Amino acid sequence: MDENGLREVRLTDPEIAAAIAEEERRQQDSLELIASENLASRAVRQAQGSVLTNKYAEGYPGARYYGGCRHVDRVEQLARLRARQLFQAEHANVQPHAGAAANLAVYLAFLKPGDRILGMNLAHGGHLTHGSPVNITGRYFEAYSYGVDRASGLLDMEEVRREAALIRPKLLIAGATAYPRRIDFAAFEEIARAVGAILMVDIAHIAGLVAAKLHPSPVPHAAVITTTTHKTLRGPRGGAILCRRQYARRIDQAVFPGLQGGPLMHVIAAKAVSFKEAQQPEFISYQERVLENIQVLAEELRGYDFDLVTGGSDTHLLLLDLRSKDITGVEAEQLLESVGITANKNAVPFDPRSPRVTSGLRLGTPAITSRGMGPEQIRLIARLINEALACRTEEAALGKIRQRVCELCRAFPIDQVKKVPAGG
Ligand code: DSN
Repeated sequence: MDENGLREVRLTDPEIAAAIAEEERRQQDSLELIASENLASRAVRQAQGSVLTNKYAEGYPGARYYGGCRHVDRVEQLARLRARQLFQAEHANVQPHAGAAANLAVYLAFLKPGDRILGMNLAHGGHLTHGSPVNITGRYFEAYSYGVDRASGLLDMEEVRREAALIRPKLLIAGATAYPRRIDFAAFEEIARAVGAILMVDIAHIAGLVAAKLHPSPVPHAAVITTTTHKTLRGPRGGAILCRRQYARRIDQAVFPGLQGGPLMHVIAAKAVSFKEAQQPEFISYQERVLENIQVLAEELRGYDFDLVTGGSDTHLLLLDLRSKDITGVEAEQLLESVGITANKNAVPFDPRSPRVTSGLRLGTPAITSRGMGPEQIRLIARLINEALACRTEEAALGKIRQRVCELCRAFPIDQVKKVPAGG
């Protein structure tokens, strides 16, 4: 949103306009290292801000419960087609409002309350909706979890196999939010088959890498795949489900009428635009740079004696164990925010601290790479992170770091994201 885009909001609601403008300034003047965030293109944001928000379209293309759906039908058909093409999937549902809703729809499609599910432990890098006791998925289902190996920090496939054989879950869930390494979907498929479980893979974090074929795809291995559209995939905030043709009806019915009401057609239009962007060669080079940048960040931080969970990364994110730096995750998050670097505290596997404090920090390169930053800037960012932690009580030194962050941000405007060629 630029000045012009906010003109009407400013007239109608100056308080909200001011908050939006300040948030835009915050995004421009700080370095976004939250691994699950990105910068959607103007094209995506324009589609999301369009008149499609006015339209009710409960149902699916060609079978709606409202009149006047011919144009939004085209939008949803294109979104579904592009999602299928992008991931080589047999069926796509683009209506989930979020990743959590996509996951819930899968549970509704395949499970009854009390059924057993097995997913990655949230405290080891899983997700709330994979069976955490504080989430509906841990309360309505009999949820079990597997974790990573204490010494290596790597997913322990033998543990997954053992747990699955013991528990015999109806649904086996793969996917993570704070796991920096590749996930072996073929091994999950084999385990699911051996115990008669349905395999669901949540690729919310790595969807962009999978679309660019820079991370192995779960599509040949899993019955159903869920994702968000706003992380590495760089679309609007939302969710989607991919599945085999045989499950299409079941999934569609679970999303609507099972779980949701009217689809957000403006968001679906923005998803369609982002899927088109992701089909362009520029998107593959963007994802390659995301991976190159994370490698540079890992190497630099190792050089400053940071402890990286698993020793490094194969994806867009890193998990730092800060215990050797004598600072908690929450302190590091706040300290870095004070110098204009945004990241999030994160539990490390077997973390002795609570989730509100944590011993870790999760860092990702999707957003800074979208701004055009490369290895030179990443080296500077690693140095600034190290300096900020080293002089955490020295106001003057922190002020200088804040200044360097500002200068770097000014040289890389957030709105330079531009990827869609005409036609195609
Ligand atoms: N909140 C997301 C993340 O930051 O990874 C997961 O849903």
